[in-house]
Amino acid sequence: MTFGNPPAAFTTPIYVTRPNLPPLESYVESLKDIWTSGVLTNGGSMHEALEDQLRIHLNVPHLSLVSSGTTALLLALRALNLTGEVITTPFTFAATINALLWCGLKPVFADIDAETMTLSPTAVERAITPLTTAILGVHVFGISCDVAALQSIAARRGLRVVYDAAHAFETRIGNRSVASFGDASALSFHATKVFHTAEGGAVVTNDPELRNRVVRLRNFGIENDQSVTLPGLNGKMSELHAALGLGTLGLARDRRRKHTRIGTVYRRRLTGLEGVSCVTPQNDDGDTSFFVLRVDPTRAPLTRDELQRGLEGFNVFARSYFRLLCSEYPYVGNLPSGRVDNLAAARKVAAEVVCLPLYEELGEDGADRICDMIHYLAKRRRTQRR
Ligand code: T4K
Repeated sequence: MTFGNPPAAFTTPIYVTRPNLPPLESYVESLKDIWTSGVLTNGGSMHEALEDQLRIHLNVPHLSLVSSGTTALLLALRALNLTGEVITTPFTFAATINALLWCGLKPVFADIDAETMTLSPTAVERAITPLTTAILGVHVFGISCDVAALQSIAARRGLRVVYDAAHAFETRIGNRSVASFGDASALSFHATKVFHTAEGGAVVTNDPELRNRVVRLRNFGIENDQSVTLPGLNGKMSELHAALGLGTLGLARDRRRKHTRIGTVYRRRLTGLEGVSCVTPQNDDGDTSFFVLRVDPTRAPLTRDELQRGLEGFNVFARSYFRLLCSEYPYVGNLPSGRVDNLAAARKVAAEVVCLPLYEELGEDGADRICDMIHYLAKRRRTQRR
């Protein structure tokens, strides 16, 4: 039984991502300005500048910075005064579902499209009941939902549409940021995202009234020093985080170019490996935060889990986002919509997806070495099976 010598493992761990950081000196310069002003939070000049720059960068009418992507979801849902049931995808990060539960809303799961991995409009339509008030779509891995179909359902059935755009900072549909669709979109600027403020996020909306409610809700619901008009929370972004964002925003274009190059190496080297497919961005404007591989267990020489474990042996820590569907979380309960037969495509996708390392310092050479490892693991498994 021979399958050649294994490639050399990395000497330091290779994670799924590493944060993009501006030169330390430039961040220190911004800190000096903050020290001089003595304004650390509650809407200082860094905060204002970042809101303006992001609004321009994304070309959206209203963007409100908040303390995280999760806070952005909470505030968007609260600002819309939603009640009852909200139809959503089970194939997402915990934050999506937790935000619904924190707002006292009942999640109703609809299956995803097996190809795009986003909410299936047909499944959404089937899930509507008299208690449904909204659809919460997720542009998972930067792949946009079928926004036209969801909007048409919402218009016909009198529902609101909120998007979890945590993965979709760079995603565009035509010349429009995907965050400009729906009633509101929640962006995440967590350290692991292509554009980040260490922790942070934003709510985007086209509705000035909704924007005003989000701004009040993120600041305890305070209208002015005489009145508090909404049960808000503290969801503000500090000056230190905003300053980091001003530094990383300038790097976004370069980072995108480098991520695209790394993605090209993965794609070139892995295309043709039986049962393994690289998820192709829908267009050149896809987000580049994740490089997603799908491993079809019925055709590939090894399963997704075997691939992930095998890579760990080489010090490479790929991640299976989101191997556990939100419908399987113990606290979500036995919802009828969470039944396995209702979510066949989501279950299939959750068993197939693995995100490969993607960050600037990995470089094309690093991606090439990871592909050597994947080919080695596939060959070894094929030989063992014979
Ligand atoms: N909606 C969706 C669909 C989301 O995916 C998320 C967050 C949200 C909403 C909520 O947004 P936020 O409230 O987080 O803004 C990470 C992130 O923490 C999370 O933001 C993200 N989605 C999720 C998909 O991934 P973990 O548990 O995988 O993070 P962690 O700490 O394991 O980091 C992954 C790798 O990144 C590490 O192995 C090493 C590297 N890393 C990470 C951090 C934090 C660094 O090198 N430096 C760092 O500072 O959740």
